[in-house]
Amino acid sequence: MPSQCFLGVDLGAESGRVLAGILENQQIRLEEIYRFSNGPVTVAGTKRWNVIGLWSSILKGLSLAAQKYGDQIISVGVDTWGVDYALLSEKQELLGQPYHYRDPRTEGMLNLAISRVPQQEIFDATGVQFMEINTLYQLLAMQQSDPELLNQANVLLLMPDFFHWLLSGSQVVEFTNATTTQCLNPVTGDWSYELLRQLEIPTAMLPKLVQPGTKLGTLREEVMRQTGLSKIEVVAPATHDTASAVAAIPTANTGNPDWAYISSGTWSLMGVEVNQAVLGKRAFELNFTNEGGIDGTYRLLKNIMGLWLVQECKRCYEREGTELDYTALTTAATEAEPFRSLVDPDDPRFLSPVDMREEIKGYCQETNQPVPETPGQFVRCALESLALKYHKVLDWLEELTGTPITVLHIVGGGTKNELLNQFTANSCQIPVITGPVEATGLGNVLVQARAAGAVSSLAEIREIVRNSTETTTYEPQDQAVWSEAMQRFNQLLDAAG
Ligand code: LFR
Repeated sequence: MPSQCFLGVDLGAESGRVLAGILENQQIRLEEIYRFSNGPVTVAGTKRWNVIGLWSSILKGLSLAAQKYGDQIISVGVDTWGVDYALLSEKQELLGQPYHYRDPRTEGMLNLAISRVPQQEIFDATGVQFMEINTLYQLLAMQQSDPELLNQANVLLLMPDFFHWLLSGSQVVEFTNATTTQCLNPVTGDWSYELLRQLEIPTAMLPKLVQPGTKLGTLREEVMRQTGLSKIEVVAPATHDTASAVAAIPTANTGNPDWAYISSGTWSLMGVEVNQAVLGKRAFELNFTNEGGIDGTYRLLKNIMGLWLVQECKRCYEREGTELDYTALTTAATEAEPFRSLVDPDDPRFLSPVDMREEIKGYCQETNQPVPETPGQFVRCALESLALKYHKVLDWLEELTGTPITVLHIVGGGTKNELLNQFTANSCQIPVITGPVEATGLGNVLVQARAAGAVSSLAEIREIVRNSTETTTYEPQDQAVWSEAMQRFNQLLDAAG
């Protein structure tokens, strides 16, 4: 079969890309066609998506793709992070500027929600971890501060769906990303209407849900004119970036629950793939989430604060005029004293800090540990703490599934940090297999390839990824020192309650 090209638009925390996935002889090659910056824009003290800027960058990337791959292009699909949304009026006007989930307006909204509906009931109705970034709390914040805007909303689209609307005119919400909202019922697979009614959130604006791989229609005429693309299909991939990444994990063991994954980037999403949502008291107590994957799978996982800790330290140095790239920061961490200070990466103070270094220092002071001062000390503290948190979450996953985990796959940009990869193997005491870096992009285009009939199953998607990309294995080392550090880490978590 001649090669086929699928275009993936992947909007990540630091940059957005238009990617071309070229499928030939059961191998996929991913090419970056165009990269542009992404991230929240501060507007009068609020954090927003730059939707118009992003749209124009996407159009530019699509034009470049059309020039290069022309008639080989079969379809296009968009993925991005979860939980954020846009509202359209009846006349199809964008209502307000979509918020970024790190906007602080959701503070206090979890408490408001549980004052109306008991927390366990919210979990039973959604199966999703309690994080104030979730769409549910974003909608509650809007209900509190701007009910007029919410009442004008005719349709709510999650951000990838919004871009699919701009591309094709379709107004649906794709399932994997919908599961991040905490507005969906994991048993019925439909919106949790009853819960939303109890919370007085309008439900008429919620569109039809579609599964990943659904053909949404062809490009709008105006998009074809502007980009030079022909009348190609717009196909919903697994629009939640983490769902796309997990679809592209190069395991040969689909269906076997003895492996875990971390999708590593700004966040570290750590979990296992299960065939049914894991609900119940213990999952609730441990604040695990069940996010929808492809083919009826669920990602039983936990959000760990991830390399955000390092990204934000880097940003602090940059603001002061010191340019330190990730390689320099990791080298400094390699040379820094081991286990000097540890933090719980998931302490809420690290979610949207003004100065990450001050928050890390504050945590260390309050827990009577030496305060980091140098870039190497900050980054070493962040990386060791992340690796220890991974071990903790691995233990919880084994407890929840009753299955020992024998190997950990790490995919995504975070795998470029070899120090963290080795720390993770040491901390978890199981082999770690890293790669591919571009799991999200690969998952995106391969789900489109499946919609086109070129690939048949999730197992085959993973086989293609295995055939097409390199992995690296890290064996555990230094067991004794890491076990000791784990005890210290557990004491910190226990003390925090
Ligand atoms: C990763 C991710 C996580 C989600 C967080 C916020 O990019 O999509 O899975 O919890 O961003 O949406």
